[in-house]
Amino acid sequence: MESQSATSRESELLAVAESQQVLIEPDAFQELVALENAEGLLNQAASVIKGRGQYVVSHVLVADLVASLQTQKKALPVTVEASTRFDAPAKRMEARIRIFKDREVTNKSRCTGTLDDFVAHFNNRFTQMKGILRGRRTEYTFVETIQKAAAFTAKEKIRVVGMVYQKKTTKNGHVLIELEDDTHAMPCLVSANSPLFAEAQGLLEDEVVALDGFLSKELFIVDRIVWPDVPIREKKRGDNDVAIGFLSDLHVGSKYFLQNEFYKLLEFLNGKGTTEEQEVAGKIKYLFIAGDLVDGIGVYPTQENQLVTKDIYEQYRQFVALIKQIPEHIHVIIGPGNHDAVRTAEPQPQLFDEFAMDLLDQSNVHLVGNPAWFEVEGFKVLMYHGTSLDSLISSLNAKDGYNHPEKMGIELLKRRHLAPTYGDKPLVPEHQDYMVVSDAPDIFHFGHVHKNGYADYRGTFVINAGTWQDTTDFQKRIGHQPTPCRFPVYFLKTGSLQVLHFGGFAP
Ligand code: D5M
Ligand code: FE
Ligand code: ZN
Repeated sequence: MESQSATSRESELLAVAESQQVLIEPDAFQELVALENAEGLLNQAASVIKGRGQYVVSHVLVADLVASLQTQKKALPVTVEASTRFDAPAKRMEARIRIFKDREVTNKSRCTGTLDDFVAHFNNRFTQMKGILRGRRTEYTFVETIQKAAAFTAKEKIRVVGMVYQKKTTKNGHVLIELEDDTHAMPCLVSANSPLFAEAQGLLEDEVVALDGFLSKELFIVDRIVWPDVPIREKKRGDNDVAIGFLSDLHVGSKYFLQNEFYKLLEFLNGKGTTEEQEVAGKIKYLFIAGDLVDGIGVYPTQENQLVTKDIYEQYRQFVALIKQIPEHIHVIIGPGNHDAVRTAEPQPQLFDEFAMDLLDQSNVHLVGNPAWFEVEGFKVLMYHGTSLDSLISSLNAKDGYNHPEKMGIELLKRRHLAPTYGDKPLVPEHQDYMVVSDAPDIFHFGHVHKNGYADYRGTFVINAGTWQDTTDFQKRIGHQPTPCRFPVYFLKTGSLQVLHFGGFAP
């Protein structure tokens, strides 16, 4: 019996090696066969050696990976001591922070999910978006409601604003859009050979756009699609030579949380680095964390066996212990994500007191909701976990969306909405739609897809802060390539970015 199961395990491993196109040294193979999580480890080893341009999995590498997993599994809090030689200039500066609690849902959720709530929610979304679109210039005649559009003739070029109720492709390959507002609905057409065709395919259900065109009988023929977008602005520069560090997706409690690498980050923040590193660390005055603080419990089916810490309070206790080791002159702004113990549906309120524990007494720690708006050094920041990215990537059929999350961030800014299509991921129909990007942020920070990405877009610095969780088996299976342990630091005076690497296996 035993030899039979060993044989089937061997052939499974060989199949993995074949699909990864790697070879395994004989003693590495013996070692792998004896392991419980052999396939996961082999996948991990394959991504490491591919990153190095090699193709043989060695015994040494397998031993290293096993040792690293074992140290992660201990999940013991370690104390990082500050370097006595470290004199951070940021310590001598006053923090300049304003948090706009009125623009987030914390303590304000009134929604119970009734039909009235949905009506109020969509009316609010539409009113906010129409307000944004009304400001966009056009040579076409702006028509106040879709109902009023019917009075115009085919010779008159008009602009209408509406919500995309439905988007279909007709049997002749044209794109047919059902556009509606609170007065009426109207079928709008982009023909298959129109130069607008590709753009029209990017329209998402429930998003609000302006369409320029003319009426031909009952049909509105579209000349131009206008997204609300953020206005083009000069990229903002700060007065003080200080920097922001960005984090997201720590996943404390997961067996994949890269604890040792995170300790290295804490040591760096405490001035335990080279002179160059101390110079960077000394400028950091702010640290933003965009959610997935802990791995949580029962977030995905079978998540249980991916946890080292199966108690949610213990997960937060460990998270709090880590945050307490950030030097106190650094102000830390913390929002939740879909793995955190607040409601999973967005918008999410800030972390509950029972999970924030000692952080509540720390004047340098600020809890915010998801999404959240705040200002540091006069920079307007929008921080959002990024849960809607999965459905955005699939609706836009954006194949490189997971590798270039900054492009998806730009799509959200263009739509001025953080979750354009209602209901793909749970949303709460609050009477005020907090997911509207009601202002043009100087910094738009998000996470969730575990891949670092950066872009300057119309004066907004767009950033995905990656993760401190190693690639999970699930992510490997679906072909995600996370970039763990990269720590982006943004210098406000120069508008430049430096990304520090603290290890992690992925290439
Ligand atoms: O999500 C990290 C990324 O991985 C995000 O793009 C979703 C995807 N992901 C990870 N695990 C799963 C499961 N089990 N189902 C669906 N999608 C998944 P995070 O929020 O960190 O879990
Ligand atoms: Fe995450
Ligand atoms: Zn997430």
